Amino acid sequence: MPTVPTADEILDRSFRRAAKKMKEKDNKERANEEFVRAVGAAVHDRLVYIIRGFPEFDKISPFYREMTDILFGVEKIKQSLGAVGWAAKHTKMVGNQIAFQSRKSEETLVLRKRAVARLASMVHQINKDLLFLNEVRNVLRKLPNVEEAFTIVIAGYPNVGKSSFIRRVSSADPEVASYPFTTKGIIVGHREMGRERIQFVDTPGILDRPADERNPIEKQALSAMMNVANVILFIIDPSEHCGYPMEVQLRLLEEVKGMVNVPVIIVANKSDLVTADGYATMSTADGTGVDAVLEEILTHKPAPEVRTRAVDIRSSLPQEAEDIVAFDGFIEDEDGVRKPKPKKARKPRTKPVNS
Ligand SMILES: Nc1nc2c(ncn2[C@@H]2O[C@H](COP(=O)(O)OP(=O)(O)OP(=O)(O)O)[C@@H](O)[C@H]2O)c(=O)[nH]1
Ligand SMILES: [Mg+2]
Repeated sequence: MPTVPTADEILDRSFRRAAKKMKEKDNKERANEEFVRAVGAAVHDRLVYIIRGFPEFDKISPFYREMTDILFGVEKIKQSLGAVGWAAKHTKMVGNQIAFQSRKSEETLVLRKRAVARLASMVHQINKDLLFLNEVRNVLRKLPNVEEAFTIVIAGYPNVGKSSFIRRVSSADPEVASYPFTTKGIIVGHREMGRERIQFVDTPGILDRPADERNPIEKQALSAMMNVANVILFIIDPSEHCGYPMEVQLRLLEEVKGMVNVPVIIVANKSDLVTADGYATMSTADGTGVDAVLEEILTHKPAPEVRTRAVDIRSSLPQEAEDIVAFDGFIEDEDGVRKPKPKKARKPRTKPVNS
């Protein structure tokens, strides 16, 4: 996902590109005409390039969609992209129109100035959309790459050994990404199982306080994370070295169980220090029992099927420029004034978390 330039940056670069084109013409009148056409096209191309950098939100994985919605509102992003699409369409049109007028006019310099003013005004009109989209882009590109594979979400209090578990079972170096609402690095690990991959997702910094102390964004983020899970692995630390008494840890376990309708596997970690009766145990420090936990997880894996991969939100999607420009998110009234299309109601969440 490339950075989204500001209005001034777009205009600056487009004027420079057009000036180069203009130099190719010897005749002054034709040069002005060429400048107008080229600057309209250059602005159009840059705007289309911005839109292409964003994924189609109806096609991305539910995790990204939900995260994006929590953080910025998918409808709001679509509206800003629509505004950029609107500007792209009209800047090209204005460039071509005025270039056409200059062909038959003696006043090509006047027309050129008029074109510059109109294009600049149009692009400045969407500057707040450009700034917003850049902010969105800066956050989305840092979200972890959660695929639509068999997914194990690791839950439990801080310091129980969640990250250690992912590091131990991942076949490659786990990816460390960040959620905007936690200062902790989130770890996503993969394990190749023949031709298939399974995926481990960490939940740091969100489960470390009681439900009623979580803010609405944290609740929704938790819900999004729980929604991607095929299995939850809940890690407890009976040694209580993590700093949380068992009683408190088990209360969180009950809460997590109430949040999801996928299997919750419970394992007591740090068996090198303390073993807990009645629980499967492991030690992510020395590796004891880790394979058994992995096997237990795999019993919940559905039979292999052909899956479509989630689209990585950070890569741009191939899309026809015409499609993008046709999607506009705006309507024009009788007087040609641009208005946003009426908003659609948002779908209610399927799995609200401790509301
Ligand atoms: N003795 C012992 N220590 C362990 C074991 N597993 C993890 N630890 C230690 O516990 C501490 C926390 O481990 P992490 O894997 O970072 O725990 P976490 O759950 O990811 O913690 P947060 O990211 O803060 O939520 C580290 O100092 C580890 O070395 C274990 O099996 N035995
Ligand atoms: Mg961790």
